[in-house]
Amino acid sequence: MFSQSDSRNTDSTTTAVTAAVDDANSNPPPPSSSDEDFFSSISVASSSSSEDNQPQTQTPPQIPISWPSDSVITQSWVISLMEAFDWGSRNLPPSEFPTLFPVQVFDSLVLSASKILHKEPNCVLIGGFKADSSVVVVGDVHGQLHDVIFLLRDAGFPADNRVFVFNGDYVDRGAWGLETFLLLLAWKVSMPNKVYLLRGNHESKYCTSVYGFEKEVLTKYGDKGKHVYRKCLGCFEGLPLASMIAGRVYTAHGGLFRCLPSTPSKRSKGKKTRKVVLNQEASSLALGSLDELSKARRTVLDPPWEGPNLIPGDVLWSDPSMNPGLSPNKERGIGLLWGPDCTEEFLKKYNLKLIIRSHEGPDAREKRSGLGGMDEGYTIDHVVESGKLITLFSAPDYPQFQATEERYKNKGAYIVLEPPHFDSPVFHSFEAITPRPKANPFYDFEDVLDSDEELDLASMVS
Ligand SMILES: [Mn+2]
Repeated sequence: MFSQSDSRNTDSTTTAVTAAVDDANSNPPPPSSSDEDFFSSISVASSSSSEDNQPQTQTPPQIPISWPSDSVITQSWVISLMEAFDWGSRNLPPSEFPTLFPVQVFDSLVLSASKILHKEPNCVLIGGFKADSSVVVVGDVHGQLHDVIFLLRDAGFPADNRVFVFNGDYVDRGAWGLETFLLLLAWKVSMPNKVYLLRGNHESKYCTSVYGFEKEVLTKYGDKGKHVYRKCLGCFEGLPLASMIAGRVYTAHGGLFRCLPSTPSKRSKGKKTRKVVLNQEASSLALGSLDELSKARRTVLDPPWEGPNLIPGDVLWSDPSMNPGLSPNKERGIGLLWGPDCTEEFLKKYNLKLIIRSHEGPDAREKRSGLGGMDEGYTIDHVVESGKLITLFSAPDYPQFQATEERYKNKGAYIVLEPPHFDSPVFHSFEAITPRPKANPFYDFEDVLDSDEELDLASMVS
């Protein structure tokens, strides 16, 4: 019932490379990124030298990017931005980023996007489609700008009849989280009802301080870095948690979530105040409702793992399991594990056909018995009476920086949902843009665990 279409990356205009290659594995990165080193390594990239198959995008774009005088973000502005980010990633050292995208333009874009995002409900309802509409669902992209650009071109840009739902994890690990996030914000601002950006667990203070995004921003914006990082965190807080597509498909970064049991407090006899049970036994865990999801407080820098506001952490951090029932997600230290019975319960209760979640790349899947690997960028985890649970991961050749020679060589994938019911996924797997432009990592990838398990709760107290 599932149709597949492999869209291999054969377009020479999108695979063309610079002189510099991603040699993160063979050569340890220099201790700090120095502009001199960077320029000397790529100095031929923008010249007219024909010694390499230079891509057409090497023509310097008009920089700096300026905010439109009428503040209207058009599709052509976004495409110019995309080309400028692509060019900058190949031709400018990270510290020169403000010459391409000045902090004033950053402020205008993030303010415009934040205003839109903060008004959206926790679970955005996406519908009202035309007869020829389709919906593209995208999983984790983790700062892999060039793969995101390939995906957008391959699927077709957002349009009146092409809606995009991004399932979170735009930043961290990859070297271009800032460009990736800003590009998606620009699409959001240009077409707020055609582009939906959901929150991932990496759109948080804790993850970005460990997995690179904070340092990336500080490196790219220098003395304005702290301001820029703060604004990004504020924007992360506005991102909605989940989406409902055509009333048939639920999407969220991690997935399902618990019901928050409340019991009458003994200290408030007869009053309406209720005391939330803080430490739930696994046996008392039950699935939450969409109504409860709609009431959760998502404007938190880090979703809490204890206390009354547990739904955001569940939605962003949970994983499916092949064992039935709900249980605490001990590997992650936050969120839940849910079984096929829970998938069935949720689908049936809301008359849905699909759950599309993300959150697990090839590194995470390597350690999970009973669940498929992420070689093709997606897995079908639960097949139950009412429908299916799918994991979708859109960062090919992930992670960008790896301490071992052996790479996962995973493809990324996106899903297209088509009318009339939008509930039969068409999978598009794609390979990574190779080689990636040269870049240094913004985190100590040799010391950080491969997947973001074992959350260091102590460092999250804020
Ligand atoms: Mn994740």
